Amino acid sequence: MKVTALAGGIGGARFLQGVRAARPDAEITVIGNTGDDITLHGLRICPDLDTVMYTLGGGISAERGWGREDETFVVSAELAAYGVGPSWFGLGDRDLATHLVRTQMIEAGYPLSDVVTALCDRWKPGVRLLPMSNDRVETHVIIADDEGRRAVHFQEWWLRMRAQVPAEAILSVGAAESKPAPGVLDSIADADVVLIGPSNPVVSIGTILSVPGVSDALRVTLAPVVGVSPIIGGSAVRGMADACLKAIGVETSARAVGAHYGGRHRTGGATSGGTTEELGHGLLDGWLVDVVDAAISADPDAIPGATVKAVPLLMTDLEATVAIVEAALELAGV
Ligand code: GDP
Ligand code: FO1
Ligand code: CA
Repeated sequence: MKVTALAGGIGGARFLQGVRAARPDAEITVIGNTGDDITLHGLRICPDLDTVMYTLGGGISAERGWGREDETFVVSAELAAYGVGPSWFGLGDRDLATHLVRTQMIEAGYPLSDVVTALCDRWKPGVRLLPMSNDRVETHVIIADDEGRRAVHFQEWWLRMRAQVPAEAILSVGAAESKPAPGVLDSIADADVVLIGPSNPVVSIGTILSVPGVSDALRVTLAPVVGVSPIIGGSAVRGMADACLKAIGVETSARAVGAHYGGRHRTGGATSGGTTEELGHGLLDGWLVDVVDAAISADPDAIPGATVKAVPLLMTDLEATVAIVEAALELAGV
Protein backbone atom coordinates (compact mmCIF):
# COMPACT_ATOMS: atom_id res chain seq x y z
CA MET A 1 0.00 0.00 0.00
CA LYS A 2 1.18 3.52 -0.80
CA VAL A 3 0.49 6.08 1.89
CA THR A 4 1.28 9.76 1.35
CA ALA A 5 1.16 12.09 4.33
CA LEU A 6 1.47 15.87 4.68
CA ALA A 7 3.33 16.81 7.85
CA GLY A 8 4.82 19.72 9.74
CA GLY A 9 7.09 19.28 12.76
CA ILE A 10 6.26 17.80 16.15
CA GLY A 11 2.55 16.97 15.62
CA GLY A 12 3.24 15.61 12.15
CA ALA A 13 6.25 13.56 13.26
CA ARG A 14 4.37 11.90 16.12
CA PHE A 15 1.51 11.05 13.78
CA LEU A 16 3.98 9.54 11.31
CA GLN A 17 5.36 7.25 14.02
CA GLY A 18 1.82 5.90 14.21
CA VAL A 19 1.53 5.54 10.43
CA ARG A 20 4.78 3.59 10.24
CA ALA A 21 3.80 1.33 13.16
CA ALA A 22 0.27 0.75 11.82
CA ARG A 23 1.41 -0.18 8.31
CA PRO A 24 5.04 -1.39 8.55
CA ASP A 25 4.92 -2.80 5.02
CA ALA A 26 3.47 0.31 3.40
CA GLU A 27 5.47 2.60 1.15
CA ILE A 28 5.12 5.84 3.09
CA THR A 29 5.91 9.18 1.46
CA VAL A 30 6.00 12.28 3.63
CA ILE A 31 5.59 15.74 2.13
CA GLY A 32 7.31 17.98 4.67
CA ASN A 33 6.91 21.67 5.38
CA THR A 34 9.91 23.88 4.65
CA GLY A 35 8.26 27.23 5.42
CA ASP A 36 9.88 27.29 8.89
CA ASP A 37 13.33 27.16 7.31
CA ILE A 38 15.77 29.90 8.22
CA THR A 39 19.37 30.86 7.46
CA LEU A 40 21.44 31.75 10.53
CA HIS A 41 25.24 32.11 10.74
CA GLY A 42 25.28 31.18 7.06
CA LEU A 43 23.64 27.84 7.82
CA ARG A 44 20.40 26.61 6.28
CA ILE A 45 18.18 25.17 9.00
CA CYS A 46 15.06 23.10 8.24
CA PRO A 47 13.28 22.56 11.56
CA ASP A 48 10.24 20.57 10.39
CA LEU A 49 12.17 18.24 8.07
CA ASP A 50 14.72 17.62 10.84
CA THR A 51 11.99 17.03 13.42
CA VAL A 52 10.45 14.34 11.19
CA MET A 53 13.86 12.82 10.38
CA TYR A 54 15.11 12.77 14.00
CA THR A 55 11.77 11.58 15.41
CA LEU A 56 11.42 8.67 13.00
CA GLY A 57 15.18 8.00 13.11
CA GLY A 58 15.31 7.78 16.91
CA GLY A 59 17.46 10.89 17.45
CA ILE A 60 14.91 13.45 18.65
CA SER A 61 14.99 15.06 22.08
CA ALA A 62 12.03 13.42 23.83
CA GLU A 63 11.77 16.32 26.25
CA ARG A 64 11.79 19.19 23.74
CA GLY A 65 10.29 17.44 20.70
CA TRP A 66 12.79 19.27 18.44
CA GLY A 67 16.55 18.95 18.05
CA ARG A 68 18.74 16.10 19.29
CA GLU A 69 18.69 13.95 22.40
CA ASP A 70 21.82 14.40 24.60
CA GLU A 71 22.31 17.83 23.06
CA THR A 72 24.80 20.45 24.24
CA PHE A 73 24.83 24.14 23.32
CA VAL A 74 28.53 25.02 23.52
CA VAL A 75 28.70 26.72 20.11
CA SER A 76 25.54 28.76 20.87
CA ALA A 77 27.11 29.90 24.15
CA GLU A 78 30.39 30.82 22.41
CA LEU A 79 28.48 32.84 19.79
CA ALA A 80 26.60 34.62 22.59
CA ALA A 81 29.97 35.41 24.25
CA TYR A 82 30.95 37.19 21.05
CA GLY A 83 27.64 39.05 21.20
CA VAL A 84 26.52 37.25 18.06
CA GLY A 85 22.84 36.41 18.00
CA PRO A 86 20.09 35.75 17.59
CA SER A 87 19.92 34.61 21.22
CA TRP A 88 16.36 33.33 20.73
CA PHE A 89 17.35 30.45 18.43
CA GLY A 90 19.12 27.57 20.19
CA LEU A 91 21.54 25.80 17.87
CA GLY A 92 22.56 22.50 19.41
CA ASP A 93 26.07 21.19 18.81
CA ARG A 94 24.91 17.84 17.46
CA ASP A 95 22.19 19.51 15.39
CA LEU A 96 24.82 21.85 13.98
CA ALA A 97 26.45 18.97 12.10
CA THR A 98 23.18 18.42 10.21
CA HIS A 99 23.06 22.10 9.22
CA LEU A 100 26.72 22.03 8.16
CA VAL A 101 26.18 19.00 5.91
CA ARG A 102 23.01 20.50 4.47
CA THR A 103 24.55 23.91 3.81
CA GLN A 104 27.65 22.43 2.17
CA MET A 105 25.51 20.31 -0.13
CA ILE A 106 23.21 23.20 -1.06
CA GLU A 107 26.21 25.44 -1.75
CA ALA A 108 27.65 22.66 -3.92
CA GLY A 109 24.47 22.84 -5.99
CA TYR A 110 22.43 19.91 -4.73
CA PRO A 111 18.68 20.45 -4.50
CA LEU A 112 17.19 20.25 -0.99
CA SER A 113 15.46 16.95 -1.83
CA ASP A 114 18.86 15.32 -2.49
CA VAL A 115 20.17 16.76 0.76
CA VAL A 116 17.24 15.29 2.67
CA THR A 117 17.88 11.90 1.06
CA ALA A 118 21.55 12.09 2.06
CA LEU A 119 20.72 13.01 5.67
CA CYS A 120 18.10 10.26 5.82
CA ASP A 121 20.76 7.73 4.71
CA ARG A 122 22.05 8.11 8.23
CA TRP A 123 18.76 8.33 10.14
CA LYS A 124 16.77 5.72 8.20
CA PRO A 125 13.34 7.11 9.11
CA GLY A 126 11.56 4.27 7.27
CA VAL A 127 9.63 6.73 5.09
CA ARG A 128 10.48 8.61 1.93
CA LEU A 129 10.82 12.18 3.17
CA LEU A 130 10.31 14.87 0.53
CA PRO A 131 10.53 18.62 1.08
CA MET A 132 7.38 20.27 -0.30
CA SER A 133 9.65 22.26 -2.65
CA ASN A 134 13.31 22.63 -3.52
CA ASP A 135 12.73 26.36 -3.89
CA ARG A 136 13.09 28.73 -0.99
CA VAL A 137 9.69 29.36 0.58
CA GLU A 138 9.64 31.07 3.98
CA THR A 139 6.80 31.89 6.32
CA HIS A 140 6.84 35.52 7.43
CA VAL A 141 4.45 37.15 9.87
CA ILE A 142 3.13 40.70 9.61
CA ILE A 143 3.06 42.28 13.05
CA ALA A 144 2.66 45.77 14.48
CA ASP A 145 4.37 46.71 17.75
CA ASP A 146 6.43 49.63 19.23
CA GLU A 147 8.85 49.30 16.34
CA GLY A 148 6.06 49.70 13.78
CA ARG A 149 4.31 47.48 11.29
CA ARG A 150 6.64 45.01 9.64
CA ALA A 151 7.27 41.45 8.57
CA VAL A 152 9.34 39.14 10.74
CA HIS A 153 10.45 35.59 10.04
CA PHE A 154 8.10 32.99 11.51
CA GLN A 155 10.88 31.73 13.81
CA GLU A 156 11.36 35.22 15.27
CA TRP A 157 7.62 35.59 15.86
CA TRP A 158 7.36 32.16 17.46
CA LEU A 159 10.61 31.94 19.43
CA ARG A 160 11.39 35.55 20.34
CA MET A 161 7.84 36.88 20.57
CA ARG A 162 6.29 33.55 21.62
CA ALA A 163 3.42 34.40 19.24
CA GLN A 164 2.26 36.99 21.81
CA VAL A 165 2.33 39.85 19.29
CA PRO A 166 -0.82 39.38 17.20
CA ALA A 167 -0.20 38.29 13.62
CA GLU A 168 -1.97 40.60 11.16
CA ALA A 169 -1.17 38.23 8.32
CA ILE A 170 0.93 35.19 7.62
CA LEU A 171 2.74 35.08 4.30
CA SER A 172 4.30 32.20 2.45
CA VAL A 173 7.11 34.20 0.83
CA GLY A 174 8.30 32.70 -2.45
CA ALA A 175 5.47 30.18 -2.63
CA ALA A 176 3.84 31.65 -5.73
CA GLU A 177 7.05 31.18 -7.74
CA SER A 178 7.90 27.80 -6.23
CA LYS A 179 7.53 24.35 -7.74
CA PRO A 180 6.74 21.16 -5.86
CA ALA A 181 9.85 19.05 -5.28
CA PRO A 182 10.26 16.03 -7.56
CA GLY A 183 7.96 13.24 -6.45
CA VAL A 184 5.53 15.43 -4.51
CA LEU A 185 2.69 15.58 -7.05
CA ASP A 186 3.23 11.97 -8.18
CA SER A 187 3.11 10.75 -4.58
CA ILE A 188 -0.34 12.35 -4.23
CA ALA A 189 -1.58 11.08 -7.60
CA ASP A 190 -0.28 7.52 -7.13
CA ALA A 191 -1.20 7.05 -3.47
CA ASP A 192 -3.72 4.53 -2.18
CA VAL A 193 -4.51 6.99 0.59
CA VAL A 194 -3.45 10.53 1.47
CA LEU A 195 -3.34 11.57 5.12
CA ILE A 196 -3.24 15.16 6.31
CA GLY A 197 -1.60 14.91 9.72
CA PRO A 198 -2.69 16.87 12.79
CA SER A 199 -0.14 19.57 11.99
CA ASN A 200 -0.61 23.31 12.23
CA PRO A 201 -3.31 24.11 9.62
CA VAL A 202 -1.73 27.46 8.73
CA VAL A 203 2.07 27.36 9.05
CA SER A 204 2.56 23.63 8.36
CA ILE A 205 -0.27 22.25 6.18
CA GLY A 206 -1.26 25.70 4.85
CA THR A 207 2.32 26.34 3.77
CA ILE A 208 2.57 22.99 1.96
CA LEU A 209 -0.74 23.81 0.24
CA SER A 210 0.66 27.20 -0.83
CA VAL A 211 3.05 25.47 -3.24
CA PRO A 212 1.33 25.70 -6.64
CA GLY A 213 -0.12 22.37 -7.76
CA VAL A 214 -0.33 20.67 -4.37
CA SER A 215 -3.97 21.54 -3.55
CA ASP A 216 -5.05 20.69 -7.08
CA ALA A 217 -3.29 17.32 -6.85
CA LEU A 218 -5.21 16.61 -3.64
CA ARG A 219 -8.50 17.62 -5.22
CA VAL A 220 -8.13 15.32 -8.21
CA THR A 221 -6.27 12.28 -6.84
CA LEU A 222 -8.19 9.02 -7.01
CA ALA A 223 -6.91 8.25 -3.52
CA PRO A 224 -9.14 9.07 -0.56
CA VAL A 225 -7.89 12.04 1.46
CA VAL A 226 -8.39 12.00 5.22
CA GLY A 227 -7.34 14.70 7.67
CA VAL A 228 -6.79 14.56 11.42
CA SER A 229 -7.73 17.58 13.51
CA PRO A 230 -4.95 19.26 15.50
CA ILE A 231 -7.65 21.16 17.38
CA ILE A 232 -9.37 19.40 20.26
CA GLY A 233 -12.20 21.01 22.21
CA GLY A 234 -11.55 24.46 20.80
CA SER A 235 -7.81 24.66 21.39
CA ALA A 236 -4.56 23.43 19.93
CA VAL A 237 -2.94 20.57 21.80
CA ARG A 238 0.32 22.57 21.77
CA GLY A 239 1.99 25.33 19.81
CA MET A 240 0.75 28.52 18.20
CA ALA A 241 -2.12 27.28 16.01
CA ASP A 242 -4.65 29.52 17.78
CA ALA A 243 -2.70 32.70 16.94
CA CYS A 244 -2.14 31.48 13.36
CA LEU A 245 -5.81 30.64 12.81
CA LYS A 246 -6.81 34.10 14.14
CA ALA A 247 -4.52 35.66 11.54
CA ILE A 248 -6.38 33.93 8.70
CA GLY A 249 -9.84 34.48 10.20
CA VAL A 250 -10.57 30.84 11.00
CA GLU A 251 -12.02 29.94 14.40
CA THR A 252 -9.95 27.58 16.56
CA SER A 253 -12.27 24.60 16.36
CA ALA A 254 -12.13 21.19 14.71
CA ARG A 255 -15.19 22.12 12.68
CA ALA A 256 -13.80 25.39 11.36
CA VAL A 257 -10.44 23.84 10.44
CA GLY A 258 -12.20 20.97 8.66
CA ALA A 259 -14.41 23.46 6.82
CA HIS A 260 -11.31 25.52 5.96
CA TYR A 261 -9.77 22.46 4.25
CA GLY A 262 -13.21 21.73 2.80
CA GLY A 263 -14.99 18.60 1.59
CA ARG A 264 -13.97 17.09 -1.74
CA HIS A 265 -17.39 16.02 -2.88
CA ARG A 266 -20.29 18.14 -3.92
CA THR A 267 -23.38 17.04 -2.13
CA GLY A 268 -26.85 17.59 -3.55
CA GLY A 269 -27.48 20.20 -6.25
CA ALA A 270 -26.91 19.67 -9.93
CA THR A 271 -25.04 16.65 -11.20
CA SER A 272 -23.18 16.41 -14.46
CA GLY A 273 -22.55 13.66 -16.97
CA GLY A 274 -24.97 11.33 -15.28
CA THR A 275 -22.69 10.91 -12.26
CA THR A 276 -24.27 11.29 -8.88
CA GLU A 277 -21.31 13.03 -7.37
CA GLU A 278 -18.51 15.24 -8.61
CA LEU A 279 -15.44 16.79 -7.09
CA GLY A 280 -16.05 19.82 -4.95
CA HIS A 281 -13.66 22.57 -4.03
CA GLY A 282 -12.18 21.10 -0.89
CA LEU A 283 -9.49 18.59 -0.04
CA LEU A 284 -11.08 16.13 2.36
CA ASP A 285 -13.06 12.94 1.96
CA GLY A 286 -12.84 12.34 5.69
CA TRP A 287 -12.11 14.42 8.78
CA LEU A 288 -11.24 12.89 12.13
CA VAL A 289 -12.16 14.91 15.20
CA ASP A 290 -11.73 14.10 18.86
CA VAL A 291 -14.52 12.51 20.89
CA VAL A 292 -15.01 15.80 22.77
CA ASP A 293 -15.98 17.26 19.39
CA ALA A 294 -18.37 14.39 18.56
CA ALA A 295 -21.25 16.83 17.93
CA ILE A 296 -19.53 17.73 14.64
CA SER A 297 -19.74 14.13 13.41
CA ALA A 298 -23.43 14.01 14.33
CA ASP A 299 -24.15 17.01 12.09
CA PRO A 300 -24.26 15.92 8.42
CA ASP A 301 -23.82 19.53 7.27
CA ALA A 302 -20.77 20.24 9.45
CA ILE A 303 -18.28 19.86 6.61
CA PRO A 304 -20.22 19.48 3.37
CA GLY A 305 -18.63 16.92 1.08
CA ALA A 306 -16.62 15.15 3.78
CA THR A 307 -17.45 12.44 6.31
CA VAL A 308 -16.63 13.35 9.90
CA LYS A 309 -15.80 10.74 12.52
CA ALA A 310 -14.99 11.20 16.21
CA VAL A 311 -12.31 9.12 17.94
CA PRO A 312 -9.82 9.92 20.73
CA LEU A 313 -7.17 12.08 19.05
CA LEU A 314 -4.57 12.58 21.78
CA MET A 315 -1.28 11.01 20.70
CA THR A 316 -0.36 10.12 24.29
CA ASP A 317 1.74 7.12 23.26
CA LEU A 318 2.43 5.01 20.19
CA GLU A 319 -0.56 2.73 20.82
CA ALA A 320 -2.95 5.69 20.96
CA THR A 321 -1.36 7.13 17.81
CA VAL A 322 -1.69 3.83 15.94
CA ALA A 323 -5.39 3.77 16.88
CA ILE A 324 -5.80 7.25 15.34
CA VAL A 325 -4.09 6.09 12.14
CA GLU A 326 -6.28 2.95 12.01
CA ALA A 327 -9.37 5.16 12.35
CA ALA A 328 -8.12 7.42 9.56
CA LEU A 329 -7.45 4.45 7.25
CA GLU A 330 -10.86 2.98 8.06
CA LEU A 331 -12.53 6.31 7.28
CA ALA A 332 -10.58 6.32 4.01
CA GLY A 333 -11.89 2.81 3.27
CA VAL A 334 -8.42 1.31 2.77
P1 GDP B 1 5.25 22.00 14.60
O1 GDP B 1 5.71 22.22 13.19
O2 GDP B 1 6.35 21.52 15.48
O3 GDP B 1 4.47 23.14 15.14
O4 GDP B 1 4.29 20.76 14.50
P2 GDP B 1 3.06 20.46 13.53
O5 GDP B 1 2.67 21.62 12.72
O6 GDP B 1 3.35 19.18 12.83
O7 GDP B 1 1.97 20.14 14.59
C1 GDP B 1 1.52 21.12 15.48
C2 GDP B 1 0.09 20.80 15.83
O8 GDP B 1 0.05 19.47 16.39
C3 GDP B 1 -0.51 21.71 16.88
O9 GDP B 1 -1.47 22.53 16.26
C4 GDP B 1 -1.13 20.74 17.89
O10 GDP B 1 -2.45 21.10 18.21
C5 GDP B 1 -1.08 19.40 17.19
N1 GDP B 1 -0.92 18.31 18.12
C6 GDP B 1 0.10 18.10 18.98
N2 GDP B 1 -0.12 17.00 19.72
C7 GDP B 1 -1.32 16.49 19.29
C8 GDP B 1 -2.08 15.36 19.69
O11 GDP B 1 -1.73 14.58 20.57
N3 GDP B 1 -3.26 15.16 19.01
C9 GDP B 1 -3.70 16.00 18.02
N4 GDP B 1 -4.85 15.71 17.42
N5 GDP B 1 -2.99 17.08 17.65
C10 GDP B 1 -1.82 17.31 18.28
N1 FO1 C 1 12.26 25.82 19.46
C1 FO1 C 1 12.39 26.57 20.56
O1 FO1 C 1 11.44 26.73 21.31
N2 FO1 C 1 13.59 27.19 20.85
C2 FO1 C 1 14.68 27.02 20.10
O2 FO1 C 1 15.74 27.57 20.41
C3 FO1 C 1 14.57 26.17 18.93
C4 FO1 C 1 15.66 25.91 18.11
C5 FO1 C 1 15.52 24.96 17.07
C6 FO1 C 1 16.62 24.55 16.34
C7 FO1 C 1 16.50 23.59 15.35
C8 FO1 C 1 15.23 23.02 15.11
O3 FO1 C 1 15.10 22.06 14.19
C9 FO1 C 1 14.13 23.43 15.82
C10 FO1 C 1 14.26 24.39 16.81
N3 FO1 C 1 13.16 24.78 17.57
C11 FO1 C 1 13.31 25.59 18.65
C12 FO1 C 1 11.82 24.35 17.19
C13 FO1 C 1 11.25 25.23 16.07
O4 FO1 C 1 11.53 26.57 16.22
C14 FO1 C 1 9.76 25.34 16.00
O5 FO1 C 1 9.05 24.78 17.04
C15 FO1 C 1 9.17 25.00 14.72
O6 FO1 C 1 9.80 25.54 13.60
C16 FO1 C 1 7.69 25.21 14.68
O7 FO1 C 1 7.40 24.14 13.95
CA1 CA D 1 6.57 23.81 11.91
